[in-house]
Amino acid sequence: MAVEETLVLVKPDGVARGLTGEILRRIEAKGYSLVDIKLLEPSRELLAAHYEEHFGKPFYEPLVEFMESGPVVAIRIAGNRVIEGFRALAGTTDPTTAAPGTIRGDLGRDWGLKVQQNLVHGSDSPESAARELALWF
Ligand code: IDP
Ligand code: MG
Repeated sequence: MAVEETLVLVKPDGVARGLTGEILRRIEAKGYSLVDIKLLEPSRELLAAHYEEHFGKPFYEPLVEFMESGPVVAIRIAGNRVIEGFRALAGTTDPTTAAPGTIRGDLGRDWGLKVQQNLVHGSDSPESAARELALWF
């Protein structure tokens, strides 16, 4: 057993579309524990720190603008290998091709229409999870 914690964000599209409950339902149905949760409008400083690995990429500025476009729900969850487990629940980055059964595959909109918008963020490694949890909580 490797009990870990990870950061999940319900991005502005997920909150605006009323999908926070459905995303929480999937997290809880999998057996993960909710440790902390809050609704906030992240500052540019927080988003710059959160997305520092993407600074300079073509999608960086539109991504940060999208993340500033409305409230976000930040969730701290715990569970056995939850970092990779939540990434599996979320599905691949582009919802256009994310697998059915995943959050992005079932609920996400085609990136041809809604580039950047893919409903959720999940930390991608133990190092990212520790760093991101310290930023958001
Ligand atoms: P991830 O969220 O699946 O870990 P990352 O590569 O870390 O994906 O990218 C962070 C976020 O940036 C994505 O979730 C998505 O919102 C956005 N993004 C990533 N790649 C692209 C792209 O090629 N075009 C537009 N937005 C992108
Ligand atoms: Mg990522």
